[in-house]
Parts: sequence; structure tokens; C-alpha cells
Amino acid sequence: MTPGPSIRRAREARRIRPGLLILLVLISACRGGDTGEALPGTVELAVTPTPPITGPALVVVEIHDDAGDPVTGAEVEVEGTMDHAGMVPVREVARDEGDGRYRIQSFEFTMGGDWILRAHITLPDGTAGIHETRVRVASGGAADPSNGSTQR
Ligand SMILES: [Cu+2]
Repeated sequence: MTPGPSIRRAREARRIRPGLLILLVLISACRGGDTGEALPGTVELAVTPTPPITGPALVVVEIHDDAGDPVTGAEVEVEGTMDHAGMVPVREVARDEGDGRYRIQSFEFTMGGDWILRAHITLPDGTAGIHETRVRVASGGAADPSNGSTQR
């Protein structure tokens, strides 16, 4: 499935607010995957920079309940892996920043390509689920000067 229409929408949104761009891209990516059906409310996972490049990235998971209120006190761990043999998954525990936000300051994308990010979430009431998002990581370095641009 190609994310064409959502990227067009995201480009329009960028004029309004950069933060919104990140959310639109990743929320739409989530709809195609396995999105933690057991979890009530909404989970959003944002990666900065967008698109991510190899190396450390900021990952923020936002959790809201069915009423739209932020959920604090959850346990969140993000696992990143790829679809090929020999891949060593990356796992990081996110820090609860309050207001429903959980932050991993330095999530290491160890190689370029298509990554699957799974946020393993345990809510304060013990409900657990997984929120899955796919992201394409560009290879970093001087050889790819177009990193950070969505114009290809
Ligand atoms: Cu890999």
C-alpha cells in the first residue's frame, strides 16, 4: 500500500505546523498495520527527523483515552526491527514526560530501509497492547544529501 494521498495531505499541513506533519504521516501509516486493538483510546508514534535517517532519532509516543484525555503512568517500550534475517532489534524504554507523552531521546536506527516500530504499552490499569508503525529510514551520510526532504 502506498501512502500517496496522506503524504500530499501532510505536505499541505506542513505549511501550517511542522509537528502536525509528523503526526499525519505516522498516524496514517499506523492504519495499515496491527494497531494494538486491545488498547482503548489512541496511540500516536512520531519520529523526528521525518523521514528518519540512520543514527539516533527522537521517538515520542502519545497516549490518549477514549475521552481524549492524556494517559500518564503507562509503561512504554519501543522495539524496532526489520524484515530480514540477521537483524538485531533495537529496544528502548520510553520516559514518561507527563501529559500522555512518552519520550525516547535517542532511538538508534542502525541501518537504512523499512523498519517496523512496535510500541509495547501497559496502561496504568494493566491493559497491555502493541501499537505498530512502519517507517522508512534513509541511509545517512554525505552520500545522500537529500535526507530530510520529502521532495523526490
Ligand atoms: Cu536491518
